[in-house]
Amino acid sequence: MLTLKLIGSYTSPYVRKIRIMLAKKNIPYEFILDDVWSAQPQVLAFNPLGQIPCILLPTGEILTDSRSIAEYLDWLVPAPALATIAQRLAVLKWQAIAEGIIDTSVKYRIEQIRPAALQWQDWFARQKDKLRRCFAILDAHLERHTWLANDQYSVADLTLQCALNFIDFRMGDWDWRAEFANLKRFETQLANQAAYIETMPR
Ligand SMILES: N[C@@H](CCC(=O)N[C@@H](CS)C(=O)NCC(=O)O)C(=O)O
Repeated sequence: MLTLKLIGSYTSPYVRKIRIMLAKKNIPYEFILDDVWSAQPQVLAFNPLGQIPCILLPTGEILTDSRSIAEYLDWLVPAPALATIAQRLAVLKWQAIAEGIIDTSVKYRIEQIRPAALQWQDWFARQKDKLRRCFAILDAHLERHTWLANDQYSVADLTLQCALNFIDFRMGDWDWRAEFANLKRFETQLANQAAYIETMPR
């Protein structure tokens, strides 16, 4: 049987989100490990942006960007149905915040890997402020809720877990758990599931 191929890395939070979705939806795939920072990344042959994740479908179609891929996977194997527009809106709203946290922490990370003399301290502060503001909103919400949207697990929770674990991986000196107790509790809820353990950034 022809399988879907996923070009990715073991560290990208965007790729991890897709890997967890594929596992949860029982969609078989071949993982093609790539290094987007190498001189000739494999993904460049399929994505002019040179970014991962990128999926190659058995039909020959190519799809890039974790948001688009996630939407496609949900068409392929629908997640538990969301009955109303309000329920869909809740998932979209919280997922956007969680995606934004990933985008922000990746920007922070890219600044970290520049030569020390060139690093822009105001940029670090700007990204950290964004993260703190998002964390405060999430923490207040999670004081009253187990899950982000509609009191049930959704792709918004999956995305937030990828964001939090990426921050632990790349911004390990920030003890956010000491500041945000509800987020700390949230993070433990999914930590023991196989799809999350197997894809932990390393
Ligand atoms: N909006 C894209 C962002 C993907 C992205 O930035 N991936 C990183 C790896 S974590 C990458 O490929 N970076 C290389 C580059 O931007 O040149 C998505 O959601 O998939």
